Amino acid sequence: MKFFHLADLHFGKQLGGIPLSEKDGSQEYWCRQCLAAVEAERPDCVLIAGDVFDRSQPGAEARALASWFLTELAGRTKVLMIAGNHDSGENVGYLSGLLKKQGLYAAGRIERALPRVELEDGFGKVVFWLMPYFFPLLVKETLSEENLRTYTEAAAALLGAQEIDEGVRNVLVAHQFVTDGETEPERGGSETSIGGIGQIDAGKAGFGIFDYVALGHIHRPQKVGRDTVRYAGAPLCYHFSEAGETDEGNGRLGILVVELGAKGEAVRLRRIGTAPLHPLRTIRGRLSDILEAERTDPRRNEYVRVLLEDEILPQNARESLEAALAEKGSRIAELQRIFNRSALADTAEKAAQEDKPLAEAFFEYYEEQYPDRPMDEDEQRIALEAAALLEEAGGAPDEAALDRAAQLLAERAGEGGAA
Ligand SMILES: [Mn+2]
Repeated sequence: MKFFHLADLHFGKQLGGIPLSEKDGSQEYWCRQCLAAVEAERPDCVLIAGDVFDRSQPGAEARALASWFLTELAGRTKVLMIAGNHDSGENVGYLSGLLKKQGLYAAGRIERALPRVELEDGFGKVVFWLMPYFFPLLVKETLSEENLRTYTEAAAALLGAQEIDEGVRNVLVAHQFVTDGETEPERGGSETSIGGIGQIDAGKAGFGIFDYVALGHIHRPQKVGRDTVRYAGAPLCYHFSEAGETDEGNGRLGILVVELGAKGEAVRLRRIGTAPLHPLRTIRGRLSDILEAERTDPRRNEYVRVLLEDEILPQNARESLEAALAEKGSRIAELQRIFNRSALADTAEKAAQEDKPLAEAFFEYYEEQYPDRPMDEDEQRIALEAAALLEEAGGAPDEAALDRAAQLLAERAGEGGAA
């Protein structure tokens, strides 16, 4: 039995104001690669483990894209999908009785008897259990159980209410924050919790009886404990932190192919690489250096985040950057002022050597940058916050803490004339 495990499509997502669902845009480009992979691989079905849409009330473009993609998919294979925490269960489950006849099985809201889809191959039956996103109160009401408090208890109760034949192969499709005991999955950066999403301990919830657990919610592809409890990962980077400051994040993307042999036999996992239409890249530095470097940088068609480290921001910074990038078909998705990270690190180090409070060192640094403008109360508060942030990070502040502090300082300094 071969299937694709997809999740977190987030149709309708925006990246810094750029709509990813636009005609001929990033999401459509990924969908076409997915359809080509279905043609080539001929999977028995495609699983979509939640967050089909980015919002509970998706816009017209997002609906049109989803409608086209699901229709094309269902024309080639069976499709099993569930609602995630970003979806409206009603939207995803709409017309599900009718769509089932076309091979599109959609589960929007939790029911006492979870929708199940049975498929057969040479090794017998595989039962797919569709468990849309839930929170404990919903399960409590659905099962009329009084004593459910945590997500783990709710999942255990819900799975306990199903009649699962352990003699055949079983696959669970779910959209939750699943942990392996104390070990949490590594987040991508773009997962937001809508209405709160608590942790489910895979072992305690009874995931052990499933031959494969197809998860959605965490956007970075990874296993949770054993190899066969897995987040597929989102098809695109939705946040610059997911792409990193190199191309590494963009290269991680792909379609997860799962093959089940006989019951008890090792599950085979593969990834088909996909290429983003617009790779994400962060450019960091002073404006003049960036413009210089971009003249010879061959990369094209990117969505770019620019972190400007100029102490004094040159005029028309955005316009000159936009023009330089537009020549290569690239667009600015985000533009931020940021204090020079190494200057900030030097200041922190010097303060430590001189045994001076970090906040005081920041005040001095700030005044050096803006000699003609004394710090106001807000700026002093921000400098204090930034200092506290670095002190919290310990003796040797890491890059993330430095970045956050640099951003804090730049936010305020940038007011009136900055990016
Ligand atoms: Mn998601």
